[in-house]
Amino acid sequence: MNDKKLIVIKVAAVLMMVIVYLSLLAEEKYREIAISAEKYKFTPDLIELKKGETVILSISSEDVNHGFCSKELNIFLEIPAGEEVKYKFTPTKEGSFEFYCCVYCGKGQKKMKGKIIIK
Ligand SMILES: [Cu+2]
Repeated sequence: MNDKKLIVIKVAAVLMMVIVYLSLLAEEKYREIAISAEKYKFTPDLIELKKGETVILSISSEDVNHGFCSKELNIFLEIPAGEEVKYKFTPTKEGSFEFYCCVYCGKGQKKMKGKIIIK
């Protein structure tokens, strides 16, 4: 009985390690796109993506609270001051889509916008 329990525990431990390893691999396979937000611009402000390719949008605020939104792509994110927000995104349609800052960050907020081009 004891031997059986030990084997079960060992198998469970190995399975856990395999699962952790696979999940690490899975996270790494997405292309990450770093975008910084500051008064009053996004860098870069032109992002090219491929239809069907999942990417991680990694948006960071360099100063105050900002937003990262695209009505057309159904993306609505708040980017708190000094923080980084990761968003997994899979484009499903081709075209040129506007994104913009959707959290009030000052008088120049309306200038904060860019384009996502999906091919
Ligand atoms: Cu802003």
